[in-house]
Amino acid sequence: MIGNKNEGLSITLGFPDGDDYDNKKKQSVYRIWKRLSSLQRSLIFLVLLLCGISAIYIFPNLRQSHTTNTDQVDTAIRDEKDSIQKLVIKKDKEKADFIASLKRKHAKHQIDDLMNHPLKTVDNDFKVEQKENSAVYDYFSPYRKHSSRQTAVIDAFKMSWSAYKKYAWGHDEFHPISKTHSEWFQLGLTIVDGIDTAIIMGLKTEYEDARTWIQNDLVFTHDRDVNLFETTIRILGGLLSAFHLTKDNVFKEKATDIGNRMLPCFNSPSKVPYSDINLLTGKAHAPRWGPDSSTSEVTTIQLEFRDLSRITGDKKYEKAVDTVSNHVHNLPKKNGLVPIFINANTGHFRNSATITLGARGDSYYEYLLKQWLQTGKTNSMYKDDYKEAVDGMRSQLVRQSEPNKLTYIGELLGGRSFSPKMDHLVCFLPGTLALGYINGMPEEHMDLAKEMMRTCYEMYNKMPTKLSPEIVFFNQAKKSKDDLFVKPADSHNLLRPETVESLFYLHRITGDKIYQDWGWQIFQAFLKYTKVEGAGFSSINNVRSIGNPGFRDKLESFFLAETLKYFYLLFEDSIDYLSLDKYVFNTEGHALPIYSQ
Ligand code: DMJ
Repeated sequence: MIGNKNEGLSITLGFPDGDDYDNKKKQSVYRIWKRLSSLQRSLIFLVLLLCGISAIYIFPNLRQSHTTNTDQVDTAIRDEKDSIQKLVIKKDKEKADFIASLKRKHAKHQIDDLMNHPLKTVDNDFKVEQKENSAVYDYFSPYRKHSSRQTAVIDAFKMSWSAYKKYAWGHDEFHPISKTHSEWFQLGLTIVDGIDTAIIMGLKTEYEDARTWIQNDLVFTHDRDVNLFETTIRILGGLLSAFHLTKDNVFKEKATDIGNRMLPCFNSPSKVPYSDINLLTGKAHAPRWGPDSSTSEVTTIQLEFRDLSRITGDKKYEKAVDTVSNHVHNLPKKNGLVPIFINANTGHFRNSATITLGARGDSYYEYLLKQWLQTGKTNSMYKDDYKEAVDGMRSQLVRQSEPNKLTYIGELLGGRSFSPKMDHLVCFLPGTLALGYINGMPEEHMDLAKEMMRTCYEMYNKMPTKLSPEIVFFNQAKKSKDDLFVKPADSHNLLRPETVESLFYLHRITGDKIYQDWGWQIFQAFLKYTKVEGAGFSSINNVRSIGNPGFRDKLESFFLAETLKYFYLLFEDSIDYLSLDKYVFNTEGHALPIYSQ
């Protein structure tokens, strides 16, 4: 009993004593309540309130459901609560689809809140299943289904691959008009760059041909210079991705061999790597055309060398590239933006160099985000530098064209004067921004991603061939007739992937089918203007001429490694296929696993 006066309370709560209690015990609680003074009622209220609050803190589950249901879950998440309860009785497929739709609608931190909701035990089980299943995936399963758009992309890949096999097998690059081939690094570039696309599309024969060639014929002993960046992203990246997708040690051994041979690049006075190396002699040097390395090149090798360390257990590769990252991190920048040249001897930026998100600058920014993701978001240096750089882009480089206000990213020539020029290469940015957003970056990054995505699409849509030129200039004058113009020297199309890559991310992250439709339009244009009868695809000279686009007689290896891979993934509706929670794609479209640190 509360407040028994025998226990020494100075204020009694006025419950009736012994006999009186017996006599009255049949009275209703209500009548007793009515007899209490208002002070007594207030005290009872207070005691009950204190009991309630303590219970919430004593029982964590109770507290969790309280806070989750009210304060911490935003309105959007609360709306989903009823559906979540229904999940308990739904089948796995429906659960997966439901979670997929949530992931498209909400940012990562919101999903995390949702997953921690007490009602979500079923979905937590699903997460575990996903993890277990991803250990071995049968890419070549005869039961795999492709949509009709994916089948069209697979056909394009097979056309190109079989022509390359017929006329250029084992050589770096294929020339589909003359049906000849050429060497860049003498490393079977098209095979090694393209093999993981064959895996991802489930093409067993193409994969096995490539694997056999890699096992028997891929050697790194030619007396020849290779470019560290290109060899890393295409050859090392291709081998690592093939290893992760198949767990076949052939790829790991080859990756280790080429990794070792490229290490002497890092023996410069500053430890910033030289751009080129002879794989036979191990002699590294600056490019033939100038004293400096490209900034994007020395900062776009980290995902691959780190991954090599993780799979071999040998820390030396990761150590070499971490030294470069730390060094670049400590260099002075302009609002987080970097000049495009850096000297391997002094370790300094060339301060008069242009700042751009295009050639020689682009993937510096991409790898800041992706390194943060690859290392399980444990190294905030990458995140902070990335955020600062995006703020810098927004304050220094983002403009809108006239008359239709297309958002674009210009350049700072000499690090200072603004130019409304944008390379097609910049179109990787919407995808990277969206990837950052679902990993907790601010909402305005996603807004910029969507605006930039439209601009990149318009770079295709506004051309007579519906294919983008290599470079565009945006109009800034109020009375301009059109938003952009193309100089004759910039009107070629090299079958580049960046826009398709970003469409893939935007579709995967938002679920908006408009991105698939834009991609399909672009794919049709590739079929119409770049297809060579009986020989796959070729880059073209002039996207402004439907009558005479003019073949350039070259199939770039990134068309198979990236462009067609991203088309295929854009038309994939399951967000769990090569989940962005588990894989990070290197700048050449090769899938590398995300580690916990
Ligand atoms: C590819 O080699 C890579 O995507 C790189 O980051 C930029 N250039 C080509 C594709 O355009």
